[in-house]
Amino acid sequence: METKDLRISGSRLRKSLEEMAAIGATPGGGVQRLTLSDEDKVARDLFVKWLRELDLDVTIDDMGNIFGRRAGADNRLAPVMSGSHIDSQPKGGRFDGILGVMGPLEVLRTLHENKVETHRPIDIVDWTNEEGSRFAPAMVASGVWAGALEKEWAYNRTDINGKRFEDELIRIGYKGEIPCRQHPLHAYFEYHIEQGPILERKGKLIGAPKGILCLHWYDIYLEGTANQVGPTPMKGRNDALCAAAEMILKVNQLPTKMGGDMVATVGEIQNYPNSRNIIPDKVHFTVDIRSWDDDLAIAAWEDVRKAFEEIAGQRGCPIRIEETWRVAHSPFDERLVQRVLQSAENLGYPALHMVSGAGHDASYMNQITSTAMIFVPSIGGRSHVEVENTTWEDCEAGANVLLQCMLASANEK
Ligand code: HGY
Ligand code: MN
Ligand code: MN
Repeated sequence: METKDLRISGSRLRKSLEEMAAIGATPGGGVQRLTLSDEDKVARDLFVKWLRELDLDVTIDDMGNIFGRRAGADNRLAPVMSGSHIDSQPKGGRFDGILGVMGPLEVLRTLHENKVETHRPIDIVDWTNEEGSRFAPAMVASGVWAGALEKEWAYNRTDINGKRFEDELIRIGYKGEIPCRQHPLHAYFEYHIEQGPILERKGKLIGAPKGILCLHWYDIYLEGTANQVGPTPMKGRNDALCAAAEMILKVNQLPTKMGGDMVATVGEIQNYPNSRNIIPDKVHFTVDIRSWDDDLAIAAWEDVRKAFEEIAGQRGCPIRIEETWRVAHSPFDERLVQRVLQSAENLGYPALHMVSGAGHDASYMNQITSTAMIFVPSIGGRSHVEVENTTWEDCEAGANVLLQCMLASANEK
């Protein structure tokens, strides 16, 4: 059979996704598979088992990234890589990340059963801790692999219970021997749900992002004076939660104030002692600013940081700011983006050139090789929620586009 007529098995892809969705399944129909958790371990073990069934050369590096290598006709050549992440948000969906690991797995299963030899080798990967929810920041393991983040810094990141990244990696048995370090790649494709409403609104089946917005993350710590809420007069209070409340609204107003395509969000907050009859004296909250224009995002941060310091001064609540993480916006290789659009068209799937507001490991892979992504619609534009959903037919269609893109790149001399 001509490789252009090759198709993946939609039912086998569905079965793999359903088996993975059962690992960490939540009552609301989503998943909780926090990075380096017991659930993450179970899913990793299953993924490794599936890789070995395809006689792939399986390696695990010392950031826990899992790689499967399929030999090509000339293994001296740089491979084509495709992958994403198995970890999820605390109450995440059944498709975010895992579709981008099961998709290339289904491509390799299809090549294996049809005895298709590609000129170049092919790598599949599961990147550790893409979400950055348990251990900030996001995409930390692809960042170390790409040489953009320091491994020791990543190892010492702690979760809300003070558990260290490295200790958890060892605990689940996925701190591999191989150093987490990039090797040459010919191309990188990441298959992912859109996580937004555009494809559905425009009636398109395949999204071909021109790239990913920049992601800038900050952590804000406020000190107040705890006291009994009854006898303490309102005047002269140092209420850390009220200071935080004023600051959070400033973040929400930033995109209107700065213009452009910016989004700015406070998604996480801890308030101490968090008792209804004690004035709060410690608050931590996070800031997430994204834009295609990195300079605009930085100008927005400088603006809101000044406002934070003013509010902290007015309320007598000392502030500590951590500039936790920044990854630049990543414009993909337009030649490869056109390959996604062309493959979709050849398969009869309506496609759309767009932008990704969600961060992906592709942000870091784009710093070292030609990179492109393939999106399929998120029903109702919902993601990072238990109701996250994509039709099985769309999952199949996106995987067929991935198959054709990987074949085209893996057969380039
Ligand atoms: O933050 C993101 O967009 C991704 O889920 N890490
Ligand atoms: Mn994701
Ligand atoms: Mn995500």
